[in-house]
Amino acid sequence: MIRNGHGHVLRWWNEIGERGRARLLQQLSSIDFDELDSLSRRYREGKPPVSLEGIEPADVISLPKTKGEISALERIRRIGEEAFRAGEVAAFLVAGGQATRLGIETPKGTFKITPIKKKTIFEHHAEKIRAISKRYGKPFPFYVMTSETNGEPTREFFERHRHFGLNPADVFFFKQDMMPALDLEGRLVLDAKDHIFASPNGHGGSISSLEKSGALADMKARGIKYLSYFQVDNVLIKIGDPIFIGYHIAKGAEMSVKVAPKRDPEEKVGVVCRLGDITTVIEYSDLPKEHKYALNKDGSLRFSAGNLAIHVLSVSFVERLNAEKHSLPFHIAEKAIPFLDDRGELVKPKQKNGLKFERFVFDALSHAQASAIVEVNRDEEFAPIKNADGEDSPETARDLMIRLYAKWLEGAGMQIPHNAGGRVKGLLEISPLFALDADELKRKLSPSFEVRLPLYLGP
Ligand code: UD2
Repeated sequence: MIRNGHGHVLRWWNEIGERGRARLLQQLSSIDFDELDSLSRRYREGKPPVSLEGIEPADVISLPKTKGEISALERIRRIGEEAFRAGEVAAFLVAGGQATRLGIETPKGTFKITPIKKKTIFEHHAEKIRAISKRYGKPFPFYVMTSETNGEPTREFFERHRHFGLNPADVFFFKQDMMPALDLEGRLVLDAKDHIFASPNGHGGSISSLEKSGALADMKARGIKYLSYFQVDNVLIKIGDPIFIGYHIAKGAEMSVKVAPKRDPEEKVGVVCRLGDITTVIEYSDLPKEHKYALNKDGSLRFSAGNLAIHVLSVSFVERLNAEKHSLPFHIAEKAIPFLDDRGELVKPKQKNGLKFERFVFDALSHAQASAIVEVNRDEEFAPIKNADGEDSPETARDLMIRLYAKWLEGAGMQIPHNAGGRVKGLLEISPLFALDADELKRKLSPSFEVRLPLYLGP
């Protein structure tokens, strides 16, 4: 069962007792040593350069500018709304990651985020899902992918909070697979005397786990055709955006992606582009300088379609990928990995001492027969929380939420006080159960409504 070079994982065999041995054996039996060996070889030999021959910018559906484009959008919206009314859309959240950079021990979704009521990220997402379900008069099932590292606490959190008003029968939790890490010599790492260190296998693990967990079968039984895919940390996400779903359907797409122009050539986001007939995402680290800095005639970046990690996946596409046994490639990252020292004590190093392996869901894009690449306004849809402070932190996300709510209120004719730097002078929060978007807000507020900050608008 154990390959040469990994025998050290049995070092404490005589100390760990019957249960420890069973635990270790069970883990060992699930390890694909061939796969690990080939990944370790790939790391040693260095990554082969990605062939970018014939690379072209992706065909992006740009933000509508003219009156004609804006009214054409209404047709697209109606297509998406029809799918909702037919009960064909579900929300799909990937939340199996570990929130290491945010530095919290609990699942990221339990982080308190909204500016006034301090609702958690999970509650904020759940309110959007309830609001959408109410709007279209249909259940809007919610599939949540967790992992071994946070599955139980996530489920318990939802239970403790009565699923934030969602119907528990419409919330489906499942776990993705774990992937063992290796040290820099290509050997497994123990993080307990009876346990091999492993981490979630990346959001791309969702493709196979959707099937294995029975989630896909559940979707089929409910008549779900489209999944509105999002990441836990984006608090501005428009879950189930009917325009995005509409484009996906109108284009006969299997997988679609929202993009926004990159802020600058070095921004660390993947770029959606075309290689021959194939639409794909090239990671920022794989995009050579000559392409990163290439400009169009008007001075804008030639390869600028930044991947916001917001997708629509057709259920039939996920089924097809599984049926055709397309496994997405593993990406290799050097990371600091906890290990047992010679005395059997856990060490949490600061330096990178090993390799983690993750599949990325956007690698599925190149298998899609068609896709809609839709440009959106970043400030209205993207506020990721990655770090405890500074860039992409809770503070920047709250600020973006307040700015968006202010824009909606101004669109409804209200006056909002700003300071000299353009920041809103106070706190604002609009629950998705009060208004999901600017239009709904405008319909709900009478023109005589006066804004006094702090302002919370809730159900
Ligand atoms: C991701 C994208 C990046 C950009 C950014 C936008 C990758 C590799 N990069 O950055 O290009 O689009 O998002 O915010 O994806 N997750 C799982 N299981 C896992 C790993 C992650 O469910 O095994 C979830 C995680 O809970 C989170 C999401 O995937 O909801 C993204 O994970 P991340 O924050 O680690 O991704 P990041 O910051 O590398």
